[in-house]
Amino acid sequence: MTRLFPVLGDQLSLGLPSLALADKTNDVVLMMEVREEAVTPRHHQKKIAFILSAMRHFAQELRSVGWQVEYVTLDDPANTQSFTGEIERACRRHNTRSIIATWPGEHRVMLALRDLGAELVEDTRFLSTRADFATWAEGRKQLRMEYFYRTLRTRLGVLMQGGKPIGGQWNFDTENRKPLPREIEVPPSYTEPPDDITSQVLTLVEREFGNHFGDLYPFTHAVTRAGAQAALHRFIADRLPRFGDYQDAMRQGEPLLFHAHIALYLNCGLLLPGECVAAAEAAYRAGAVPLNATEGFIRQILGWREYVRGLYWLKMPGYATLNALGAKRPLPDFYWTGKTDMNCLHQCVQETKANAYAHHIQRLMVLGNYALLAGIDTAAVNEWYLLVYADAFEWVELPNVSGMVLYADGGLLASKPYAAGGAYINRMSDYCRSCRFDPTQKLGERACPFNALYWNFLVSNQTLLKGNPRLALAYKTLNAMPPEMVAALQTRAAQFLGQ
Ligand code: DLZ
Ligand code: SF4
Repeated sequence: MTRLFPVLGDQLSLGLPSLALADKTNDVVLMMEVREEAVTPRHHQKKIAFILSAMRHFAQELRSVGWQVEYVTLDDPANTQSFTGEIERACRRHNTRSIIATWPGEHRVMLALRDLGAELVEDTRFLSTRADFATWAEGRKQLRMEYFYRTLRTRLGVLMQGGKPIGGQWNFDTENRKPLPREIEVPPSYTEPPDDITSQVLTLVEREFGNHFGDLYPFTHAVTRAGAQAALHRFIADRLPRFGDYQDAMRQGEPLLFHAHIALYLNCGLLLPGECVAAAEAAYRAGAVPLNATEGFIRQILGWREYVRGLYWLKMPGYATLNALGAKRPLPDFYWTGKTDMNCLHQCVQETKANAYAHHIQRLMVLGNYALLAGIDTAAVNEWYLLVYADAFEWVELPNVSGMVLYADGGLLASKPYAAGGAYINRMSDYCRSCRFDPTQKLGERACPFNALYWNFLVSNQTLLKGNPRLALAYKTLNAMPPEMVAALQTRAAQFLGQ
């Protein structure tokens, strides 16, 4: 009997574990372009184009190594436009009920596959398993990434010497917070012109999803494994040496800075985490990259990425509904339009719109900081992040947003909320120079709104947060303020939020 092997848009790896169980002569690989995945939520146009083009290229690659691939295009008149509908249709075509798939990246899809009776195999494209994480988490009150990271580094022998971390410490983050001096130039980014397949996809996306958020053009992403590997190696050579020093910095008009911009390739399967870690470690051992940069980059992949995946699967489905701070204000329009006088937000939304990308600090300390301080509805913020970023799939987006950005899990993931006033953004960027607000003022017409919002946030969430040792200094400062000052800051925040 023919067996069906569905391969989803974020499973584009020749070494996919389900395929290891398949037989090229008798079994069928099913790939499906479906409207449901593009419109719930309504993803960024560039993200849809990237995934569909990468899927079409991957189908070609599968065929070239002998797989029988059935590929359903979005505009196929028979397409039912959902994973469930397409898998059922394929089952009928082949008169089979045997479906084998790799564990998907979203709880909803996992349930749908299970409902279809699919056998799900563990996704071995990660450096740890869901079970590893569950074992590590057992009995721990707080699940800090740092300790999981150390366990994995030791187990995998990454940046280790004689059983100890190279350099004598696990983490060099304190060296990774430098503002970017004006004279430092950013290397040009890796780009590829669209080929015929991508051009056809761009036309399709423009026609079908042209009213979604985001700019479709210019489209310069790699869409194959070879292209993604070239992008990785360009990063290692050109940007990684300075990634550590400037990973928290922001500069107007420079969306990539020294960041890798490979998460979209990793998260859809065109790159594997092990090869990224190995390439960075090799560059360090060859003396081409300093330790703080290498460790910082490796921690994102071997530490953070593995950790959030483990947390997601351990805590779902409940994690998606957590809202510890009771945030419920609607998402402001400027998250879509970019129209706000707050220059940092304006710049970060514009870059998100243009590139389906913003780097970690823009996501956390500008866009996320506002959502946290203003108490924006947790579900709305999660939906926004999931749809605007090309690298966002729920397993990675949800813990980052609910846990790290919004503190919606009450501190399970983060040891404190990442709340900041204008001074932080001013220190780490040049955004304030061309803003109508002044980051040094707390009150008055020109005062940076982040300042009043920051103090208002601490006042409003005192019950939950004042015992947090990492906020002790902030609460000490707040308590030393004259009550009239606190009241004035609260009024200013309320005015700003339109209450
Ligand atoms: C995000 C996305 C989009 C926009 N379109 C498709 C698609 O047409 N076909 C497909 O297989 N996958 C797509 N994806 C990625 C899926 O949403 C993703 O595989 C699931 O959410 C599981 O992580
Ligand atoms: Fe952002 Fe405030 Fe700086 Fe303006 S002054 S760019 S609002 S931090």
